[in-house]
Amino acid sequence: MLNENNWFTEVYPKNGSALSLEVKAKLHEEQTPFQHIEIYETAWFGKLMVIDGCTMVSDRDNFLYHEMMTHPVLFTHPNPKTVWIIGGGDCGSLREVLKHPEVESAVQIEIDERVTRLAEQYFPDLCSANSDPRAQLLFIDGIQWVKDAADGSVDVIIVDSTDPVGPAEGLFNQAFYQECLRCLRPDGILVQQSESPLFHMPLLTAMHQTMRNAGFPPTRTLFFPQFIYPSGWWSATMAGKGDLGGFREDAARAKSFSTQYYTAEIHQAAFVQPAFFSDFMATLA
Ligand code: AG3
Repeated sequence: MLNENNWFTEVYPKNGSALSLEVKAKLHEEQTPFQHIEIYETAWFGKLMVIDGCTMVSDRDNFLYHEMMTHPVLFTHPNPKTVWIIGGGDCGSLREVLKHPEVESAVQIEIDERVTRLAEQYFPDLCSANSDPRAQLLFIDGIQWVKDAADGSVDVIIVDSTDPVGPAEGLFNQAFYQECLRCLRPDGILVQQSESPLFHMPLLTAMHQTMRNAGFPPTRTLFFPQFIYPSGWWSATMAGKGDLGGFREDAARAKSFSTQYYTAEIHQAAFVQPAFFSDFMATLA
């Protein structure tokens, strides 16, 4: 929503709050078969993509989200060779995944091709790895992809989705997690964006419980700032087919690529839990 002074606002009615960004121009707007997409040029955050009224990506701060959705899981897994990204149509997660030389294949499974086409046009930096020979971009339903995939066929699944309403709703239930568990190899890890620990604890608690009910023994949440998302504080939750305690710390310290937020220290710090979160985790079976 744009007001008369050209500020874009996303209102969080359940949380009695809102986020506003000053806009210089609306660059694009369309209704796809799946959702409503808007692209803005903002005053300070660079370009901004909005889907169904919700902020998705800004030039200024997407590095936080994309680095924390990818590097912690890839440096936790002992040997990640194959990666699926479910959603992630702006290609920012794909770009981070392909920074890892040990990754041999990364498949992005995005339901809405328009998200990727608009990202190529308005967020070319995020799409800079799309022509990497290890990358494959599919425009199909991620839920169906996982259902159809063979047992033990992937090392890491990254669920980089919108909020759990609309097309993404089916990515947050037990049936989907069971299929992911089946598709993962023995050391495999699933990581999913898990909303705000301040605003969305019911979702986070349900996610841990549902992942465990689906048969994932360990689950763990990591925390990071993300200014343009509700409350400015965001999370990702991992579920492991095996252990989640591993951290290839030497590899993270010696990484051959640059990052703006992720470091070995950030990796460890991101898993440190606020007291209210530890209290909740202690209640899990
Ligand atoms: N995925 C998480 C977006 C959630 C934002 N929610 C909101 N603004 N209400 C972003 C996709 C980036 N690749």
